[in-house]
Amino acid sequence: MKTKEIVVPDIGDFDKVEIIELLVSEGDTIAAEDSLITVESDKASMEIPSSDSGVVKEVKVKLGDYVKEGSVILILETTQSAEVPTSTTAPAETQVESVDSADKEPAESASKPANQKSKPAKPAPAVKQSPTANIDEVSFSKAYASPSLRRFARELGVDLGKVSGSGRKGRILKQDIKDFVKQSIQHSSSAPTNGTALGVAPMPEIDFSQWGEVETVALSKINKLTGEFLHRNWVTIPHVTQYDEADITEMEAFRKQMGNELKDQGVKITPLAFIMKAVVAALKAYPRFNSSLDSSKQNLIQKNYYHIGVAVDTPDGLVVPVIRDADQKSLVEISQEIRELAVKARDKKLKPSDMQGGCFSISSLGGIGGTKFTPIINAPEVAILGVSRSKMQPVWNGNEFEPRLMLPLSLSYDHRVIDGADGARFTSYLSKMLSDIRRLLL
Ligand code: CAO
Repeated sequence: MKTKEIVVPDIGDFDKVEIIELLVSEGDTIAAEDSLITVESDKASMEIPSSDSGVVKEVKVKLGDYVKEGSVILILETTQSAEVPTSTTAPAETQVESVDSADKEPAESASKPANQKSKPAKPAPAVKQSPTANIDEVSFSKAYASPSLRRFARELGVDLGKVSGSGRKGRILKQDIKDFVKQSIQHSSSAPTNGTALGVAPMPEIDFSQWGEVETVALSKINKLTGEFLHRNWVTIPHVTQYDEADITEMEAFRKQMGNELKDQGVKITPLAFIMKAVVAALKAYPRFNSSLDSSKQNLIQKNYYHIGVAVDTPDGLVVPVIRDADQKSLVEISQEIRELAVKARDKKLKPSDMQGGCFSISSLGGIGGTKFTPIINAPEVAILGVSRSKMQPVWNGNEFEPRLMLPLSLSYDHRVIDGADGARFTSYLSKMLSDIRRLLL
């Protein structure tokens, strides 16, 4: 029996690559073309196959070693050597998978250089797919995993595009695939129709730099959390937005008058305080808006307290601190509290408890501009009021057009809990309260 040094073959443009997986050990019987090690460069990982079959006598490398063409991987007691045609002794290209390239079956990729961008792969004809396989070839091809793990994933019908990699640089490991399968089984048995599987096509990855200069800016933690939260609410709650407007001519006159009177005390009453008072009155008149669906979705939890969230725009993203017991606070108290919470939000000093327990939220863009918008419900609340910029408008009073200051209102509500008629009643009521603020005293 002869021994032979198995070396790293021509690996294309790569100078030195790190060994990130050892796929064989001493005593293993291997066939020609079996993968021996996985190596990784900055951009790609590749499996190095054996040129011969035989028994591994001694492994000459270890994890973390750097190798190049000609480095000895192991000593093999060969059972077959020259018989293996050189064309199949694995030039590096046959096993190279670029991190950002498409998945390549060996036969298809044999002629492609290592870094070439590839077309989305066709499903592997030679690999038997699981009957439940639902693989998105585009995202599968972009996943960062070795060829052997790709085969493993295909055998299990796992879409690698949905698996999070826990390895270096997000590389997918075998354990990640196993964990994904376990989770899928648990998920499908516990919540088969929870509505989160939308089955929509994934967004393709786009290289924007092909059209001009670009830079990548990381999202803030708040951006990411808010994004997930808003996305969930948008896709799981059937939103309807009711638009209306309120005549706030008298309210603004009163606010300005009070502002002048309270100026010396350093007090400023914001329009938002009036809107919050009117919202509380409307919540009392239409209590369904002050409820949440319970987790079974069979009952409403009706709240007898009035904690109102206010969307605050900060350099790091959107946060929604809550004014507690707004029904028991004066316009001045509410104004001061909104200001304090907005300052705290912008100084990143809000505590989680400052943002919990809200019954209903207000998103005011009035100080900025706009005519109307569709606010996204702040679940588990069932409605949110968007406020846009007030504008002086000609309003017909029965005899003539009169200049009136009109405030645009956009109420989004959860149509599982609130019917359209109640949505319109709620905004009409709000409008009536804001148009004649004396009613807020009642
Ligand atoms: N129409 C016209 N002017 C308005 C107005 C309205 N609806 N609301 C407020 N204004 C005016 C105020 O009168 C004030 O002007 P003066 O200084 O001349 O009196 C100015 O705008 C600023 O108002 P304010 O200081 O009282 O602040 P505010 O109540 O408008 O807003 C806050 C406070 C915290 C809500 C706000 O700073 C903010 O962060 N808004 C953005 C919220 C947001 O991003 N929502 C989007 C969520 S969905 O992505």
